[in-house]
Amino acid sequence: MSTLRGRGTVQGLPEWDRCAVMGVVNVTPDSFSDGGRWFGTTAAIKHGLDLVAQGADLVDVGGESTRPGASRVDASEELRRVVPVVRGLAAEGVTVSVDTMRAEVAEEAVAAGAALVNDVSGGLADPDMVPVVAAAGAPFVVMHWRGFSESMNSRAVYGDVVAEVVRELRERMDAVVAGGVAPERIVIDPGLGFAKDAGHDLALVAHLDELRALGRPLLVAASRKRFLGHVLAGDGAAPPPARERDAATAAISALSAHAGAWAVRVHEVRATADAVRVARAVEGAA
Ligand code: PMM
Repeated sequence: MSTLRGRGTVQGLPEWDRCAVMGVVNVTPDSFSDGGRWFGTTAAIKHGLDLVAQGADLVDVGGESTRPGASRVDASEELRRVVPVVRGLAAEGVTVSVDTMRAEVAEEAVAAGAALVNDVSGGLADPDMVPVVAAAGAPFVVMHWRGFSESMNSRAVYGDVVAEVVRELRERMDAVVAGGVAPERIVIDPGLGFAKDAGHDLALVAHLDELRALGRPLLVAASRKRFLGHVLAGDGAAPPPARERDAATAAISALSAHAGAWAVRVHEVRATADAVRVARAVEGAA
């Protein structure tokens, strides 16, 4: 089953023999599925450690909600939320990723021990991001992005979503490499839910092979997103709330692992940790 092989490695990060599990710690009052739950340094560090105990391979720490329509926090507040949590988790030996669109936050987080910079704008939101990541020699997630949360729903217009996301990601990768980031350190991400409707998200999940063809490890972040609510709602019914979408998320994790994703980013780790291990076992039996 060749699709399961060759998920790629990222220079500067550990290697796993299966799709890795990235657990999410949102240190925010307003993220769409877990806002306010870990909004304090001690609670956030404890939650990150719990996720590792449940099977997370790395923990993604963010201090700014990117839900559609959200307004931005200022840099000082984002730093105050994120940096102590990164430092606390890194000190415990956790592989930490920092979820930020700000170069200043990325720089301080890396200094505090973050091993990976996860920028949902792929370096577009802050012109200093790519130079900072290049100078730090940090691995970098390049996500497909068309604009800030206030406006992204109006940008969800595609002729062929898979072809356009692939093309735009390739352009971003080229720009990031031209800016000095080593190609071996780049991870790509289709940006599910970012300037995409449910049909776009499903098409991208159905064609992860075309994203893999870009030649870099692939991160899939479907956890609890609107398209899963849409799938589960069926005709005319209201979608279940975000926190009731974890089984659906685990299904996407299994599908992503099977399609060769390098990692999946999830809020509820346990079910996804099982899903990627099952995918690994199936691969071993192929
Ligand atoms: N989605 C969210 C936040 N960070 N990072 C990456 N790389 N990819 C994503 O799709 C992504 C992300 C929004 O979801 P959240 O509010 O659950 O964190």
